[in-house]
Amino acid sequence: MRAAFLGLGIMGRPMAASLVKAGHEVTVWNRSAGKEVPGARAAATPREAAEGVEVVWICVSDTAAVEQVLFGENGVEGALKPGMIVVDSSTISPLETREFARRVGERGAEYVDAPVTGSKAGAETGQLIFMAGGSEETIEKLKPLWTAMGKSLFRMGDVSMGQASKLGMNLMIALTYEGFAEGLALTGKLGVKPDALMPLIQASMVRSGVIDYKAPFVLRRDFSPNFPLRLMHKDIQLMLDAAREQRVKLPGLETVAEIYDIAAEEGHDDLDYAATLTLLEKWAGVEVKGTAA
Ligand code: NA7
Repeated sequence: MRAAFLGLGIMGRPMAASLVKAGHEVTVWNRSAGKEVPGARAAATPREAAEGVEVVWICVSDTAAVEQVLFGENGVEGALKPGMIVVDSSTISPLETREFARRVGERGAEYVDAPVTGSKAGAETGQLIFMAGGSEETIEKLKPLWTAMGKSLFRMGDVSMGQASKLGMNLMIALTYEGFAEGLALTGKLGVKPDALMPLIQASMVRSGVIDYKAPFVLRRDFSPNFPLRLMHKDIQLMLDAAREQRVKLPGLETVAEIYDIAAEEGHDDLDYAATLTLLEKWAGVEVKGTAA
């Protein structure tokens, strides 16, 4: 297919590279210069990238960035034609997503929100999981593209249900990780070695995909960003906004949000969100280290 890919960050660049590898004709654009994808044509603006393609796939930081790319100066809007499909894999506001879809629809184009889970490793190996909102027919048309970047796609309902699901998924990830980190801090302070704790976790019902993925990084003290803390912090704000709108009380998340606020104030924005552990360690006066460290 002819596709434009907009946003070449930690997730976007390997996703665009997977499209090229699968033989699609890809044009890429990134806000700042210097990010490229071998085999893809580079465009100077989102509009230029979107000219003449069948699908525009977006993966940028937040709601404001998606709005800018779609409707800002030299945005995608100027190149939209009936039948084109806009897909957004960023994690953004479900409410704003409906508004973006409405505006894209005014030009006769379709809109699908398709945020992903699977982190940097999933993007680099083409093993992402998409959760999509949009019509069945439109999502079916996208199959050659999402199968190049991911291993599965779940249709969650109409437009914005992908984003709504993603907020729920990341809420569970943030709270699961926080449980793991607090468990490590307490057992560490009581004198349990993390190397002794890990096999116990693995053998029990505590085991989870989140812990499986994060534990090796944490135990070797590698807090380089797979999923930057600033992005999980952004998602937590989106969850709290949605909870306020819908009058849903989320007391666990509110407490975890405070930890992210402090982590951001302490300059951990560009580390992985796993670095929230370092605050617990500081408060407890303990450091969790496995033999791999
Ligand atoms: P990164 O690695 O922080 O990349 C963010 C990308 O978004 C990067 O290409 C940025 O361009 C781009 N960006 C940020 N703000 C804007 C604006 N205002 N306009 C256009 N482009 C912008 O994030 P990830 O790849 O890890 O994650 C992307 C999304 O997936 C995010 O919503 C996650 O929560 C899930 P830059 O290179 O800085 O010029």
